[in-house]
Amino acid sequence: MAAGSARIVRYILFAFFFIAVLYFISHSSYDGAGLSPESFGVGKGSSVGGKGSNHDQTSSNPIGSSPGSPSTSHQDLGEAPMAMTPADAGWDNLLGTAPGPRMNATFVTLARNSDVWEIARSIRQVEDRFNRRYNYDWVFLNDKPFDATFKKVTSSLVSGKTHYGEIPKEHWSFPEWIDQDKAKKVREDMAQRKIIYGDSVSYRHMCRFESGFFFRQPLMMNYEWYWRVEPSIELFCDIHYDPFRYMAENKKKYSFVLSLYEYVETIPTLWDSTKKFIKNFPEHIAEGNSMGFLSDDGGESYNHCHFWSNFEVGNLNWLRSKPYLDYFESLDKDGGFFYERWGDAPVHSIAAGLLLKKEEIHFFNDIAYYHVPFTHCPTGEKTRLELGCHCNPKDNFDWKGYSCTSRFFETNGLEKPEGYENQQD
Ligand SMILES: Nc1nc2c(ncn2[C@@H]2O[C@H](COP(=O)(O)OP(=O)(O)OP(=O)(O)O)[C@@H](O)[C@H]2O)c(=O)[nH]1
Ligand SMILES: [Mg+2]
Repeated sequence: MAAGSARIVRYILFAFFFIAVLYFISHSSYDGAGLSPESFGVGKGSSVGGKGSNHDQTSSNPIGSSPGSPSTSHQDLGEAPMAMTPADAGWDNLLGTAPGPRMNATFVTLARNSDVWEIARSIRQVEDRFNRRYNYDWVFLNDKPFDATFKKVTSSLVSGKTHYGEIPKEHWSFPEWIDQDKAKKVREDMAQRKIIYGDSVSYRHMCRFESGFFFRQPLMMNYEWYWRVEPSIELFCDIHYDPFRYMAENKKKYSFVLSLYEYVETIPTLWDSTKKFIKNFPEHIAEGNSMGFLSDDGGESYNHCHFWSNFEVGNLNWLRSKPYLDYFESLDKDGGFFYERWGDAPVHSIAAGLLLKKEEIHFFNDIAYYHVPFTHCPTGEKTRLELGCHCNPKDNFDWKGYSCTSRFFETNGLEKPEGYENQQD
């Protein structure tokens, strides 16, 4: 009898224990949590940056958090040299955490809540081809508050920490010196002429924000390097090394994968404003700059070449420097973000071309990329096979007539990759 009740007590205790374990599991898991960076020994968390504030609030905590600022989120992974070619030690090791130091860097995405599934696709590719081994953070910015679905889906896909910031009104509105009637007439006229996004106010706010404000959002102030990612992009090849570290070690400040000619109807007076800036701030123009990439007549006129800014890996301190800010402020005062439809791509590109030395701009041949409608697929079969690429080399835009990449190689005295001649049309 005594043995029978002891057994019952044991059963009850066991049942309690079982229920407690079930309760614990169901309350500590997070819908859709995917990669666990803890298994690599790297922390992960999620925070929301308040409007105009530098305050990180922990909003959700998918798989356990590691407190502290984004810049302190990575443990010391040693000083291992980067494997840049198949001949280098460690090249074939694409499993587990990549050794070597981490840069103070983040991915950054501007998006609307409705972009969630398109950005999910982009994140998945960035993680699979690169970040699952590096666990860099990701900052999301929006002119409206991010909703729970956006945060839940994106934080489950990113292997580093995620941060969500709301853009303050003054960075996403008409400055007081803009004549609203004049701006409205321009939009109506561009709509009639069927200029893409010509009638859109939000597109203009987006271009102005990307030109002058993303890098000084409170959440971005924690970092030195950024990699911009847009919805619905594709990455076609494995990235075997850390592009942030490559930039830092090789003294690069700005980079691109695709370049092309800007639609001239959107920037008729951008070069006039640029020339005014050059005249007012000659001290900001770098010696050994890339004027040859931007102009065919020594700076008199703009040839419309620009780097496509939906992909960028760059240095935030450069964008926050006086030369860049003076350039942006000078353009902003001239009003072309609203009286025309200046894009952030020509603005960043002209700034990089004039304010940086030409060696500070890097072309990543080995980062294969697609944003509708253009593809950068690395030139050279050997490279594509080594990197496990799945892009069709015929789609590569680099050497086609409407690309400016050939010009970049020529102005920088770089040798074009083997096989480029076969991809010119
Ligand atoms: N929060 C927010 N993000 C926006 C808005 N408009 C555009 N974006 C984001 O800004 C970036 C650029 O916008 P896109 O619409 O992709 O512009 P685009 O690349 O010139 O044109 P597409 O060919 O449509 O991709 C993307 O990351 C968008 O998600 C907006 O009104 N609000
Ligand atoms: Mg886009």
